[in-house]
Amino acid sequence: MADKILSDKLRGKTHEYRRLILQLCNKAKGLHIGGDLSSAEILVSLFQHQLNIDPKRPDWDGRDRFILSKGHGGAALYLVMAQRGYMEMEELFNTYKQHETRFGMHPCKELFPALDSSSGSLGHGLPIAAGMALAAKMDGKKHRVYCLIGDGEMNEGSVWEAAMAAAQLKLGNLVAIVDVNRMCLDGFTEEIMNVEPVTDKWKAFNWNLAEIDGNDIGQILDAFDHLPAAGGGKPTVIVARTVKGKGVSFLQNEPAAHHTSINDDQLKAALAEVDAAYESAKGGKNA
Ligand SMILES: Cc1ncc(C[n+]2csc(CCOP(=O)(O)OP(=O)(O)O)c2C)c(N)n1
Repeated sequence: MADKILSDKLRGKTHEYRRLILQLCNKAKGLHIGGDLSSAEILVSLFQHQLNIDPKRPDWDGRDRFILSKGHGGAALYLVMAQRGYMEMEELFNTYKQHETRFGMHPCKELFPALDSSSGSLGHGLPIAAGMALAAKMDGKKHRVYCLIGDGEMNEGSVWEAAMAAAQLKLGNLVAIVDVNRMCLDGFTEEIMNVEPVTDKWKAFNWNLAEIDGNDIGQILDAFDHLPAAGGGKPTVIVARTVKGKGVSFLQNEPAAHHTSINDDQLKAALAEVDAAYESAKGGKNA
């Protein structure tokens, strides 16, 4: 069972994240809000807890690596990095998607070296992560390499080449997390390119597997706690079942919410909804 103080802290940080990503979506006149909301709990749990990282030393060699393979969620990654102290939240809000910014729609390591990799062209994150994991293993290093991919991204053949190689090379230090929000760019994966049965596919590629509700902090923490030793053996995949647009009813399971802007009235309604859900989960304001 996950520690209650830690879970409560992460729930609070996730609530803060949801408010901020909605505000950024409004200010920037659009971002990939659907997937940024589905992966909220995963990203916050990684950056606030699981990753062994030091924002003051982003190039520290012993750090865990993280690659956002679903790179269209760059705003989400930048946001959790700002929450963790890699840069000022104000800079992100003032410059995101602006001319000559460090923070464009897709993560760019050349502009922001604290990233472990650039991303945006789907299908490349897991191959890069597998290479990093292999290098760490060959050098006898202890860190892990984490990679977040989308379920729509599983359409890319390079994901499966990397999956096959990682099992063959026994990359026990590699952790893939799949954000299975059942949707891709323009609709449901089931109708466009069916990726199910997701768990059977990864098992067939000989990976350790955990299947969780990816919007449940407790289940995410349990999956992290049960990761096998990084030293050897199979790579691990966490199949995280989530809801695209999670927490905002007019964005949830809505194909148009893959990338959209939200106006001031919609922002107000969305913030009221996420605030109410958070207060109710805590047991009411005066509890
Ligand atoms: C190689 C490549 N092809 C197409 C795209 C355009 N594209 C951006 S997001 C997306 C859908 C991704 O779906 P999923 O991985 O499920 O992301 P999520 O629903 O979590 O946002 C596509 C096809 C791309 N970025 N890269």
